[in-house]
Amino acid sequence: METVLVTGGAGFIGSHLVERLVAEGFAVRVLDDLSSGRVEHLAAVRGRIEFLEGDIRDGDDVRRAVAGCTRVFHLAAVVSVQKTVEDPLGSAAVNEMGSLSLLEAARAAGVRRVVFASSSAVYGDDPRLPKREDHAVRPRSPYAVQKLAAEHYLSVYEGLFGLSTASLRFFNVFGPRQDPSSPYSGVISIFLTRALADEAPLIYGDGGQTRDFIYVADVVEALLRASRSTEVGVFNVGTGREVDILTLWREIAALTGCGRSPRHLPPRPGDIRRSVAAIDEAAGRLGFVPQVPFEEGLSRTLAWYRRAPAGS
Ligand code: NAD
Ligand code: UD2
Repeated sequence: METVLVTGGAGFIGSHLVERLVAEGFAVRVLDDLSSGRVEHLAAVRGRIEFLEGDIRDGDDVRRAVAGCTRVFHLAAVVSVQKTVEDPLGSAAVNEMGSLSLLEAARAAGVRRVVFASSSAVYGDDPRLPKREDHAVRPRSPYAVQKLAAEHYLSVYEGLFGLSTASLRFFNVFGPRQDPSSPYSGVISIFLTRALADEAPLIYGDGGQTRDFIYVADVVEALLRASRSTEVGVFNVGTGREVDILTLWREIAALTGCGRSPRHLPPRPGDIRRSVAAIDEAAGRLGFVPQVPFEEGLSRTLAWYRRAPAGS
């Protein structure tokens, strides 16, 4: 049985990946410090995985975690853009140095392939659409700089040491287990929670801003395909479909029967107006084509929030 490591495996995306890997017959090890993840997210696979509570900043934890692994999925990160603005040094220690320490351990342990969870944040406010991997990057937050730095480290390790790597630039991921509790949580988790509580949504600006929302099961499929492939470099992971925030609320209102009208607040500083991925690189080189239509993803996510309100 092949052993694979998932850093950040107790998180929103990581826990879905772990479930899928277990179903595919891998021996799965998780390294997570539970700073934003929860062991309960792994309840369905408890007893069938190896869970290491540890920190990617800690060399010993990381070496223990990669020992004997053929592939690594690196998802552990400080994921809140706001937190990286408030604490650029502390977040860089995790997102940048933690990633480097993982690569060092992976190289030393003879890991075959590392797949990294990067972000569409690296594109920043470049107005060209759809966003393509060969567009110039314009990071506008410490978070985006840290993700970009980690991407570069992956490619340097490829060039210098022959460690096979891929960075996946996730667009806006949504699905069960996404934590809606902060104002900076994913908008879908916030809107679904408010609709179920019969509360009006808060919309920053006119609601005409757009995002490319991708369902978590599709992101897991992209991660798996990237780990099996030998293609190197960066790949967008999105759907290629642009949805504006007002339309998103209308869909959620129709699904939940919530009759509240949105309350508009001033736009968020730094908010990007439009975002949508070009997805032909991932399709052509990884064979990844998203399968879950947006409406279907919303219904599945709503069903989960109905059962487990407030992200529990
Ligand atoms: P999440 O917060 O649920 O998962 C992150 C996990 O990393 C958590 O379980 C947390 O406890 C763990 N972690 C954090 N710091 C750690 C450390 N020092 N050592 C060990 N574990 C640590 O977030 P998520 O949405 O599942 O994000 C997963 C990855 O995908 C992240 O790298 C994130 O930047 C990236 N990403 C997510 C989105 C999205 O829309 N959710 C978009 C782009 C990129
Ligand atoms: C996403 C990522 C962020 C970073 C960024 C890079 C998430 C949760 N965040 O931020 O980590 O990668 O992309 O660009 O994936 N909105 C409302 N009302 C609300 C909440 C949000 O109107 O209650 C708006 C918000 O102003 C924005 C849009 O909805 O225009 C999406 O917001 P988001 O926080 O879900 O995601 P985003 O793209 O700002």
